[in-house]
Amino acid sequence: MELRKGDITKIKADAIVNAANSSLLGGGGVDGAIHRAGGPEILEECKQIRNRQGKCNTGEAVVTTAGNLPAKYVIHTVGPVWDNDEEKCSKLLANCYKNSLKLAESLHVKTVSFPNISTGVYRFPKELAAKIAVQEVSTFDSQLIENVIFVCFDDENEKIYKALLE
Ligand code: AR6
Repeated sequence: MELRKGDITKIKADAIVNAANSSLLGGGGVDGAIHRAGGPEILEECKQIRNRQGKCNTGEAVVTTAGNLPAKYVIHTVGPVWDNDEEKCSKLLANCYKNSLKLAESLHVKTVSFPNISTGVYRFPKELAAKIAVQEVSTFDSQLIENVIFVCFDDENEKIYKALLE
């Protein structure tokens, strides 16, 4: 596990995880940045997925091309909107990490980068979100994934992850 500060669209990885919403049709924050930098191919594939299987439920993950990003794939997962139900939200956020890692493993990738899912407009408490992220990655039984990069965009998350990973 590794911590990097900055914009996830600039960091090379085999698979980049996106903090999407259940429509899969893009949005603001890291989702907006990924679609902008990756180009229209990503949205095209998201639309095809929607046509095939409908919306993506919270905690689940789907994969598309990475378009122009320095990656092979984008794994779109939908984090929970924090509603003060700690048990429910924690479980759903853990599912985001589990299902994204499972999907990455099935794609035979070696490096995966994660943004701090749900800690932006979805208002999940950052400290708890980071603990869940590190817990899920460290307990995931992987044969193929060699490196997971936690990409922190804001100073607060960077500080939290630094302390947790030390
Ligand atoms: N690279 C890495 N991290 C980023 C970037 C970036 N370029 N930009 C923001 N972050 P958010 P959510 C961080 O709001 O809370 C979207 O509209 C940010 O500092 O992007 O899961 C979707 O479409 C924060 O720590 O995602 C959904 O509707 C983290 O990414 C909704 O937001 C997540 O913030 C999802 O909300």
